[in-house]
Amino acid sequence: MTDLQTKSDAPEITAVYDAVIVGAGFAGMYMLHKLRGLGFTARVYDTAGGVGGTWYWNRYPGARCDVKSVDYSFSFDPELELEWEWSEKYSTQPEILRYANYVADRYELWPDMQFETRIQASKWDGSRWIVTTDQGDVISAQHLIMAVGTLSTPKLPEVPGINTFAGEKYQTSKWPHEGVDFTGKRVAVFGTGSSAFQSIPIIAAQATHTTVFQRTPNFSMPAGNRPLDGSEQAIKANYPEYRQAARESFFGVPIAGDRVSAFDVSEEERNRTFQAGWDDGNLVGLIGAYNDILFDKAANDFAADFIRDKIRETVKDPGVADILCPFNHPVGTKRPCLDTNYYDTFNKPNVDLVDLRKTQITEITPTAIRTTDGDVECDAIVFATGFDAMTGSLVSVDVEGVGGLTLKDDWEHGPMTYLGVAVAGFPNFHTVTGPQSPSVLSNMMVSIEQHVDWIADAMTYLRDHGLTTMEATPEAQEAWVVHSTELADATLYPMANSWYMGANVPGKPRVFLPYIGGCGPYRDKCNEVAANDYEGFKLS
Ligand code: NA7
Repeated sequence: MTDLQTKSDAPEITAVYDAVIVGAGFAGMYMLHKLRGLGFTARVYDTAGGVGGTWYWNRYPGARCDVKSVDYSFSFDPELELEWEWSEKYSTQPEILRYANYVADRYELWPDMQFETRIQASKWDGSRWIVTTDQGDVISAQHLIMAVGTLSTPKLPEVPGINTFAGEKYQTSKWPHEGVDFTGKRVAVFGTGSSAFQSIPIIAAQATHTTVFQRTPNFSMPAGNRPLDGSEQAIKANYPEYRQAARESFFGVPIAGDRVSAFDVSEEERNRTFQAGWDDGNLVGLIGAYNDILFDKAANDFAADFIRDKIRETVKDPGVADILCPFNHPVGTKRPCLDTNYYDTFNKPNVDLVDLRKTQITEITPTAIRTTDGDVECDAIVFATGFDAMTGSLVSVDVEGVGGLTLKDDWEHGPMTYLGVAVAGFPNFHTVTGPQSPSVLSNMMVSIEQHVDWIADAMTYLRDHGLTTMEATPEAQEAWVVHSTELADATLYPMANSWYMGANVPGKPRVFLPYIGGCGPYRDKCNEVAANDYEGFKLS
């Protein structure tokens, strides 16, 4: 921190930094480490009581990453990546949180992080950001870096009477730190996304009775989780090349071989390939198997039918299997899931599935979920109902840019960014894995590292050239938004009512939020902008 500064027409400044970083997840931690190493002053703020972001909050039973642990880990320090040992193919939430704390310890990040502190507002005063917190801090910062995560503003369902329920209520995204024991309880679960797919088998193993309320069936594949084996050790032995391949890949995870059209192979070969992807247990095993699965509905149907057949093979009651089979969205256009015994759970006699397409919930009473088919009495409700994705946490801070324009108003009809990392009218405002960047369509660790490095390089460039401010031009931003939208429109993604499209939040504009151009090409574009003296930015 430099000397405290005050301005006669502004609130009293309590601290001055080169950068305020919002969020102490992996993005915020690496951003702090990177900036400190370059000689910048920075401070991280987070509402949580510790580091980890998503992994701090989402402590529900079965919570686990569905990107392999050797991929979902930092690559910026060769010593760190070799000294840390993951224990399983897919890491559990507690293990990832231990890793986050290990990183904070190892790089001595704690003194520059402030917890249980909410950034409430941030106003551009013409040359710097004036950032205020709910703890009374008023900070002057040259740069405001939003490392707020993409799935961090929880979304509860709008059901009448939700607050009248007298039993236990839980949200997967705000799970009690001490855990929950459902033994002897009748449990209702809302939602069938990743959090539900992971938690339901474990909840159902404890509870007396479990009722799942399904609005939309989703595609899932078995995770095939296991202790780490020789294949991962081989990756670690070859980490530099592997990490580089991840950076250049489409999803931030290397996929071997050249991909052809699903129509270029025989049905037998296609099914062998899908079976291999299924057996390998990874998110891109099917959607990444052929180059047209995400672009051509007929190609996608091959993969969708393959999964639907698996569901019908597993679930003994054909009526229940039918309800569990996705029918109106192509595979991959809603975030697919990886599970452990999800479909098999519906063979248990004490597990029920309510199809909300046929049965409506009318209200929640103090003791039951009331539906058009009667009351479902329960002792506990678990809401696994998702998030106001990608934009929710950014607009929840009252960000005011040039001329009093707020981010919320600016994005009223959907987010507009340049490269998913900057916004016209908001100088020195940086969004790590923001909308219109690969973010949620990629291995987040790869995208986080790329954005952090890029932002740090840009700040260094400004400093080295005696400049203080960078702001995306409206023209560059518009071209990026058009390009991003055109790419999305060429895919099957807009066919789904997904959170990728903002469709899970009433009133949210229907636009495709992430960038579907692939991690590697996106990285090249960002590097090109930097190499051309930050083309598309006004520097001053
Ligand atoms: P998701 O994937 O957004 O899933 C939320 C689920 O909750 C989804 O199935 C929703 O159905 C369902 N939902 C939402 N509102 C309701 C109501 N009112 N009634 C019943 N069901 C409802 O969130 P997750 O936490 O599971 O996963 C988030 C990400 O974490 C995941 O994508 C991975 O990136 C990891 P819908 O499909 O909207 O009809």
